[in-house]
Amino acid sequence: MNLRWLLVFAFLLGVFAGNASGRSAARIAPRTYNNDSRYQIEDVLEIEEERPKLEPVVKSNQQESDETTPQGRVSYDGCQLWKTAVDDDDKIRLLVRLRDEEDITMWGGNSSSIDILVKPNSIEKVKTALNQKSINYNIAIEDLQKAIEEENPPLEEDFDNRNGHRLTWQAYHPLEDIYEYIEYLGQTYPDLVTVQTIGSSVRGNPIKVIKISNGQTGNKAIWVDGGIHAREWITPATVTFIVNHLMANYENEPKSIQNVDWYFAPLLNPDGYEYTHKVDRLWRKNRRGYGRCAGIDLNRNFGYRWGGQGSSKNPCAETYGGTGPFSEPETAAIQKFIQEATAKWKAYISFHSYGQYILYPWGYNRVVPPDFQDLEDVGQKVAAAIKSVGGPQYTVGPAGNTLYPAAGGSDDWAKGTMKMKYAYTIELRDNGRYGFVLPANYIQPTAKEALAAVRVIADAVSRL
Ligand code: 0X9
Ligand code: ZN
Repeated sequence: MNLRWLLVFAFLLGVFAGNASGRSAARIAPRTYNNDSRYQIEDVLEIEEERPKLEPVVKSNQQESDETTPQGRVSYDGCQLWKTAVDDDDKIRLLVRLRDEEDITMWGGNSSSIDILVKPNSIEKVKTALNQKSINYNIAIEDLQKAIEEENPPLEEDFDNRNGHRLTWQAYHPLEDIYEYIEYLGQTYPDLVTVQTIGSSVRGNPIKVIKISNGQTGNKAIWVDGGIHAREWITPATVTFIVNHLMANYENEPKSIQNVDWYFAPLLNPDGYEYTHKVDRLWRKNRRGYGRCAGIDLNRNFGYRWGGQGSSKNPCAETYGGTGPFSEPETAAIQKFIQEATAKWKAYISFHSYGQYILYPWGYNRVVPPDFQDLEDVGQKVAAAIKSVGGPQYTVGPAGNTLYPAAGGSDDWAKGTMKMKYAYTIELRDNGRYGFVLPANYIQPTAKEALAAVRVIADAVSRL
């Protein structure tokens, strides 16, 4: 993909915002090399981070959303998901125009195809416009509201929690069930598991971390998280599945698993997650503020190169990076916890969806760190392991080159500031057939391949 195309694509997704004007200042100039045939290498920068200033949540009389049903839920009745083949600037300009005229929104895509959500009253208009430009498309979801309703089997009201918890990995569960499961782990495996609350969300929900450790002093540390983007429901389900599997089989696990201090944070954006269950299935950000322009994209709020390309200064944007690095209590809690823990951090794995990608730094631009070949090699092993457990093809590459440049991501901060060697963002299933609305019967196959991914990274850590 060429440079021009990437910039246009980032703009199209509404993530392009130019460089930050200054809360984070680089103290030394980037060291770049041009001796690699594929990527430009950029070394770790020293970033001066300001302490976050927390702003109060301002209450207003504004409605939560202007598109709600009488039950107070956002309705996607008649909305469709289309996969469009766009491969030149002219076609992209058309999508940008349709987006600006509020006929469509963007979900995801790559250099040859972009997934768009088409609003019901705009279907004919968008169809005509795409035909005029000879843009091929196919309809992935005929009726998004129906897909949302069919995604998750109803949870039985009187489901008893004789096992000590209600999680099933056959359905997506509400916030309370995830918290209940985390507490269950601490009570059931007191010798191995410690549950910590590392902070609270904007709306006061606890951010929980499950530490699993055999207590050996030489252990290296690995962080695994999910649910930083609210609508990516497959990710908290996956992280809890992995924890559950490791605890059930701990004694039989290899040394590369046992001799690790694991830190699992299944749900980094609890307010957003709750909101996707109760109000708007497709909410992405946290829940600071009210109305259509509420929320900060927590994966644009980390302090490494905060505010750069691919993060927006506009509070209404899906990629709004906040008022400063770590301005949000959710990201500030992660920063404080990771910085203060006496852990030998070696890997940071953040689960997202969708697209089936194994991404490594840098995400802030189309450059890679000097040791990118190690990240690429382990990434390729991850992709192979996923295939070997029956999973689909995952694409491996540096985030900025492979997806789009987006600054303020947790992976860049883990690598750039915390110096964790193996920092990955793993975009789970699917490939845009269902996108974020992945039916619950995909939880187990997806989580199993994610477990295979985690095993490969733990093995790489054991060799450091
Ligand atoms: O844009 C994101 O935050 C991630 N994709 S998603 O569709 N799940 O929102 C990708 C993040 C990749 N890493 C960085 N850009 N740092
Ligand atoms: Zn995400």
